[in-house]
Amino acid sequence: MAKVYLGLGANLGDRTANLVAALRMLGRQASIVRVSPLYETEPVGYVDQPWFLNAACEIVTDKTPREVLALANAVEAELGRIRDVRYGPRTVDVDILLYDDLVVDEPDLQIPHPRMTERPFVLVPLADIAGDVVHPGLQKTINTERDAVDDKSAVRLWKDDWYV
Ligand code: GSY
Repeated sequence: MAKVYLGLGANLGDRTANLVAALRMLGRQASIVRVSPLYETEPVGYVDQPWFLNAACEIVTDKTPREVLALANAVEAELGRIRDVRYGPRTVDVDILLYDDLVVDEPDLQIPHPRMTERPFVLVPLADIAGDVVHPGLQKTINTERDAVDDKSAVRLWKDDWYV
């Protein structure tokens, strides 16, 4: 069985409900071990969009990395049908952050997630559930990466126990 960390985000519609729905779908095909608190976060990258709710979760699964990717894509596609604006941003993003201590570098699948250490909206929730986990590329813990991140975009605690 592999220990996998996923990043979750939503910035359309009922953001909390969308993330709960994503976790329910994930939970049908993998064991959800831990879920971080929920944070409201300032958009990074394309800034002219609503603020996000972000969280991270740990799952345990016998799926391969590609099978986890397929699951993440299926969750996004299913929930992406709920749209406020046609062709607008997706309702839910599910990103593979870490898969054991595996490093994968293929055109359509990179693990660890290549931008995770630049993103406070990933590192803050991930550190809550995996602070002592070592990033296999950088050989530094997630806590260390969170404390060193340059990006100063806002990350505010939104809800502690939101998925029970
Ligand atoms: O890949 C994540 C999508 N995304 C986010 C996000 O989830 N949160 C914040 N705060 N900014 C983001 N920009 C992108 S793209």
